[in-house]
Amino acid sequence: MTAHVRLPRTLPVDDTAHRAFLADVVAGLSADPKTIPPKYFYDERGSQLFEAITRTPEYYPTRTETSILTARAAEIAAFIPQDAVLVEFGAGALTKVRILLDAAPVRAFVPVDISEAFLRGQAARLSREMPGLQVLPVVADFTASFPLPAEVATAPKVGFFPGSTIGNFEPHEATAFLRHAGALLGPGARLILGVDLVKDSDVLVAAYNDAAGVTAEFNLNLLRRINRELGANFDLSAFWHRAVYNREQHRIEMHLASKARQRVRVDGRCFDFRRGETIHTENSYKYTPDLFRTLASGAGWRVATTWTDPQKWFAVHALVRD
Ligand code: AVJ
Repeated sequence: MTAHVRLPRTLPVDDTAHRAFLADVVAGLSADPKTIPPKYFYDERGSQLFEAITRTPEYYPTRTETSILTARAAEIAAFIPQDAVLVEFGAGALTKVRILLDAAPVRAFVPVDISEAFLRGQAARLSREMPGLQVLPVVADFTASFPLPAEVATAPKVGFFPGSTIGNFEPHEATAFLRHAGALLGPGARLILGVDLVKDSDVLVAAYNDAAGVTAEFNLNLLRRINRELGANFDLSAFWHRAVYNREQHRIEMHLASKARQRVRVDGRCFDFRRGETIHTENSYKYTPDLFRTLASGAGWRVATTWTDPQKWFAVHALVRD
């Protein structure tokens, strides 16, 4: 007689990250309306697709922010005190911070990122390029609290949070992040933040619905990742990418809309979709300078300077703690 062996249904369940992903997807698909947090876009393919989005003609934020940092590098450097330690939240490929590091002589650079292998590789590459710079990478989820390296305890600190990543937070989460950054960076801290501006909705919608379909691929890749990592059976051709501008809440919303009534299985659980029902996969809040000042002051920061591009499509804000 054959022994009855229970095989695991999916990947190893002792992996903390995997369990958190599964729990978030199950909770999100059980909610009404359905939702999945945008942080799960960034598996390897998702990160590559995001890089491809930044090269589409419609996605203006990356190139606009880079142009502001380049044009204003000297002024931004003047905002960074001598001997300061620069701390970047969600450091990624370290592309934008190089503009600041080239212009400002800092004592040390602390890139903070959750993706350990990528962070260590990028930090090593930067150290080789700038041998005089002390690079102290920290592997952490910057939305939670984490300690800074002991070496930088007494130095004045300047935070750097580019890319309008703050726009992916709900306003109350953005406030919590700014408070937490203030506590982490300590007395006299400063913060340089990139924030996408409210603008014509056609420009906004096009940036999240590029003609080549790269953003659609990026959005749908979330379902591909769930299939692969969580043993789900999403049919990618049965969902549409949708990007809409919600004017009242000044945010772009990305959704995956079901083309038909269907049932999907995730880790043995069933989820039913009505025709046209969506999974809300991302909010990207846009802030006028006034809205942003109000957000910052609610979290203990004062906006000292704001730099924008000639079209006023993107803002780089320099904040000081009150
Ligand atoms: C750069 C992560 C903030 O909201 O613009 C780009 C990500 N999503 N296209 C943004 C994104 C769809 C993005 N962040």
